[in-house]
Formats: sequence, C-alpha cells, structure tokens
Amino acid sequence: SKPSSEESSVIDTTAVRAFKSEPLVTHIYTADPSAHVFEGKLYIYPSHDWESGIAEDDFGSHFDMQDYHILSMDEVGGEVTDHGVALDKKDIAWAGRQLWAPDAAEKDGTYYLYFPLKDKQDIFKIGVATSDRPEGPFTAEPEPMKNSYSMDPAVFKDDDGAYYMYFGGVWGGQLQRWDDNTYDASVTAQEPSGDVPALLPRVAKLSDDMKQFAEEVKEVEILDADGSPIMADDHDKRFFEASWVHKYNDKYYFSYSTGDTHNICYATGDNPYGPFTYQGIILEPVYGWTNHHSITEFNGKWYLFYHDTSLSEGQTHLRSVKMMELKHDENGKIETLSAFKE
Ligand code: FUB
Repeated sequence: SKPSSEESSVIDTTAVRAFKSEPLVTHIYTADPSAHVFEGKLYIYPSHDWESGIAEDDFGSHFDMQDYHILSMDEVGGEVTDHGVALDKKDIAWAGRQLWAPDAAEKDGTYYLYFPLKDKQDIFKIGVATSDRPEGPFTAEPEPMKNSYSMDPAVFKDDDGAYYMYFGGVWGGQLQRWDDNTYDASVTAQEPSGDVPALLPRVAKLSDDMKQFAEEVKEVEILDADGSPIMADDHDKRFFEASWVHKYNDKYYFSYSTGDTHNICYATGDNPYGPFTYQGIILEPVYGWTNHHSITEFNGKWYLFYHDTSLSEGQTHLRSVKMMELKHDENGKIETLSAFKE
C-alpha cells in the first residue's frame, strides 16, 4: 500500500523533552550533515532547508532546496563559519529541482562536491562539482554522473586511496524504481513488502578523476545477525536512505536511516562492498520525520552529526544540524545515542 508520511511526520511526544545538543547554526536551516576533516578543520556539507511553501507529500516535494552552504569550525564547540553559497541550482545546466543531501571528498588538492538533484525529466541523478577550496565555490560538471541514480551520495576513501560512492534512497529518493540499474517509471512510491528482501543501497568505485563510476553499480547486501537478508517488512532495520561508511579498527561500518521508523542503524563488514551484518541502532528517532547523519573522527574523538527540527518546532522540512560525541566500545560496538536528555 502507499506509504503515508502524514502518519508519523512528527513524533510529537518527543517535542516536550530537552535536547542534548544545540543547532550548530541558527541563521539558516541546515540538514543531512556530511562531515569531513580537511586542512585540519571540520567541514560540514549539509542540505540547505528553506520554506518553499510547497505542500508535503510522500515524494518529499516540500524539500525543494535551491543551493548549498558549507559550514566549518576549527574546534568542537568553537565558532561555526557559514561560507555562503557554495553551489546554486541556477548554475547547474541539467537541473530540474531539489538539491538534496550532499557529500564531499578531496583528492590531490581538489575538492569534489557530490549532490543529488532531479533532472529535467524529474528523475534523481547524482552530480559532481569541483573547487580548489573545501568551502567552494564549486563549479558543476555539465552532466550528471553517468549511470548514477537516486540520491544521498556518500563517498568513502579507503586506506589504499580508493574512493567508493554509496547512494540510494526509497520513496522520494526513487530507489524503488530502479531494478538491475534500469529505471521503471511505472513504479511510484511503493517499496517491496511481504516475504522478499528489502531494497538495497548501491555502491561503485569512483574513477581516477573522481567524476564518474569506475565500474558497474552494485547492490550493498545488508544481512541480519543469522546471515539472512534483511526483509522488506522489517521496517525497524531495513535500509531506507542516508548511507554513510566509516572505518574503525579495520572494520567497515555501513550506517543508514530506516526512514519511516526513524532509526539510524549500522552494519559491519570486512571490505567496502559488504556484505554488512546488522549490529544495532546508533541514533534513536529525533524530533522530525527524517533522520540523517554522518560519522567522523576529529582530533582523536569520534562524532555523530545529525539533524532535528527543534529550531523550527517540528516543521519536518526545516531542520538544523547538530553534533555529539559517539563511542565505539572495546568490541567495536557503537553505543546507542538519543538526541534527548533522559
Ligand atoms: O534533505 C532531503 C532528504 O531528506 C534527504 O536526501 C534524505 O536523506 C532526508 O534527510
């Protein structure tokens, strides 16, 4: 059946509770924070939420973002700089609508901003833009990345210097329309249900110039503890959107959002392609429908970057980026975090 974002768009019992962290900036709304350490500083690549006036629907039409602003800070708890507009939709030749959750990478002194955007046919693709500075301004390539689709790109650099892009998102992110890397326009917002495996995120190694995939896009398997695939009806655990990969003690941690059950979960594996085995929840539901994160080490500590709607008092498309410390225990397990004080 057709999912309804109305049913659970605001988890209102949480609204009255106290928040553990404050928004990193309050002069604009920011979301989907991808954090990286570049040149010894913390850079955050968020979506830039604003009030477009577009009505909420299951495809996320109300998330009608027009540009990106990049944030940076020299130290945790220090001043946060907004570097202004780093890339504007009007400067992207293939743009239709909706600049969603971006990510960034650096190679040989060039910075790459990866962004999901619907093309003029209203199909999500992934674009790339370059700059010689981490904060931009970025210049977009004239075409989206070949064979890219859906949204929420996350780029992971492995210790051997190879870069991998993880991507995909269900419903508004259109992943349910892609099977075997082929688009099926007859599928709208339905995702599989019943006794079948859930939809899976995608991965591909990046080319040397960082602007294309170097190989065919593959599915990223997420297995339950018993080795069986996570099933479509297991909405507490199944992949929905917001892929992220970090490496800790030689293990690969694939983390993601479960969408309509609002968890950030993680699964671990022995190589960048997976399979990844489900381990648990990193971040419980936040205030607001979407839950989207990144995980980065900075000056010897690990941090979780996330967002919520505390500043807009629950408007699901007007979010604010926050951060808090994250801990791996002696067995590599990540302690479950709540965005709320006890
Ligand atoms: O910001 C738009 C979309 O909301 C993102 O792409 C999703 O991950 C969700 O956070």
